[in-house]
Amino acid sequence: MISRRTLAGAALMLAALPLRPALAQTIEAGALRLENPWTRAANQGAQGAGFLVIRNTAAEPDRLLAASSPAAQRMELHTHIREGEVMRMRPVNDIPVPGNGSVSLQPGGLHLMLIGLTQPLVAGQSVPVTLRFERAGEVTIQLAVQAAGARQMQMGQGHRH
Ligand SMILES: [Cu+2]
Repeated sequence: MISRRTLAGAALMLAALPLRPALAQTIEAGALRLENPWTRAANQGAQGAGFLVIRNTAAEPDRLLAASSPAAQRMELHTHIREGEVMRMRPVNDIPVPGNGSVSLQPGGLHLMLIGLTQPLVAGQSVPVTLRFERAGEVTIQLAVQAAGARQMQMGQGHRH
C-alpha cells in the first residue's frame, strides 16, 4: 500500500535526479568529452549554476578558461569554500582538466555561474553555454534545465548557500 507521504517522497526524489537518461548528452570537443550538462530552473534576473563532467582523452592537460551564454549578462567559473558552517561560492580563474582524467562540475563544488539571467530557465528546456578551453578552443553545449529540486542552491544577495 502506497501512502501519500511515500508518493510525495518519490516525487521529491525524481525532482532531485540530475538528469533523465533520455536527455543525457555527450559533446566531443577535440580530446574533451563534455558529459551531461545541466542546470536548474531559475527566474529571470536571478542567478543559475551549470554542471557537467569534463573528460580528457588526451595525455596533455587542458584548462577551462571562460564561459558565456546569451541567457546571462555574464558568466563566471566558481568553486565552493567552507567558512565555518557556511559554504560560499568563490570565483576561480580557470578550471584545470587533467590529462587522461576528468573534472566534475557539480552541486557543492566547481560550477558554471550564470549571473543576471536575461530569461527564465524553464524545466524541460535547454540553455546554450559556450565554453572556452586553452587547448580544445570554444565549444557550445546545451544545459538541460532540471526542476528546482531539494538540493537547489539558495542564491540571495549575499551570494552564499
Ligand atoms: Cu556560483
